Amino acid sequence: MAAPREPVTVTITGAGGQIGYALLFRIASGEILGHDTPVRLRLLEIPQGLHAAEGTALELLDSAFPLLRSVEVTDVPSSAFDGTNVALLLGARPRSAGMERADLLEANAAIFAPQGEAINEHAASDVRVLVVGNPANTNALIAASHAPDVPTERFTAMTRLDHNRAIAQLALKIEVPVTAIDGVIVWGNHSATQYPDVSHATVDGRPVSELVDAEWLDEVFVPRVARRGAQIIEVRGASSAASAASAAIDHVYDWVNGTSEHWTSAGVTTGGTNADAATAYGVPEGLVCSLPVKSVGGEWVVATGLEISADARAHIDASVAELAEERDAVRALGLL
Ligand code: NAX
Repeated sequence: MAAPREPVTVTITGAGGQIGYALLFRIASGEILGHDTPVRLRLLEIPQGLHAAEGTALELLDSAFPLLRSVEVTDVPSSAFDGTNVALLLGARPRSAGMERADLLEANAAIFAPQGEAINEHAASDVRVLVVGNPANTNALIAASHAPDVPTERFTAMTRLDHNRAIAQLALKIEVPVTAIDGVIVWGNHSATQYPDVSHATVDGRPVSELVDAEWLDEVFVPRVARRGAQIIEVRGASSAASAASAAIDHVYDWVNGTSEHWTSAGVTTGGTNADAATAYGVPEGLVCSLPVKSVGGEWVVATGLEISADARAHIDASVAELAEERDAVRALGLL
């Protein structure tokens, strides 16, 4: 019989929020790390969010999950990240009415810079970080830049929800199961400038371009995927929560367990071991950008050698320019 595995410590910030509520029970049930891996949960909130997180902790206990070893709730980052192996950073400052972009970036830097420092000081040496809280790419960049002792590749931003939305829309249009679709890429920022690219995508091995017309792709598919978050808010009256939790699980599950030959999409730092591959796609160093990635040996590795059409080039350049603007704005505030 195999020896029981060591518990893995997972920290969730913004745990009292709606994504936290959809995510925590799935982590505790073993969906993120595997059904043989015990989990210790650490829930980080701000003081106003502690009650909600504590309530969720009570429900987690009431679920009697066999893999759940402990649940701790705190508003102290150094305790929340102590020995953390996986950090899911959901808590962020949303844009309020009339708030300028610089103010939004500054407010979020005030969250992600100290959290990066706390991860640097207290997390386990194998820590993996997924930033979900928006603006996710730039928040991940800020956190990474405040954690100089953690390899930059360990900080990622979530674009898996955009990737999943793209697959789901294609499956619906072509009338095939989602599992028939392979090779979708989401490039750029997790924002309306993102580019869901199907030029390398196939359906049971056939190019998507043979099965759907270019007009539908340009005029319906791309804007629908890029603006899906706004549509969810309009229809549901609240932003995506369970689908975001599901995408976070997909991201971390693949990161830990590998993706074989199939790439997915993730916001990865374009420095370190991924610098050359990102530059080859025209994405400069020093950003967190969504790229086609495979998970190999527990690391995200950019899939190389994919041709980029002129049309895709223009879309990717626009989204990368937006990422560079966000970085420059944070830099101008002295926060990078
Ligand atoms: P909620 O407002 O329901 O929850 C956020 C929670 O974060 C609150 O409980 C709040 O008290 C807490 N919080 C705020 N600052 C904190 C801090 N410094 N430390 C710890 N906790 C803190 O938001 P929810 O719907 O759960 O969304 C969370 C974030 O995900 C938002 O920023 C949202 O924009 C972002 N999203 C990102 C997506 C992506 O694909 N990358 C998709 C879904 C979602 O929109």
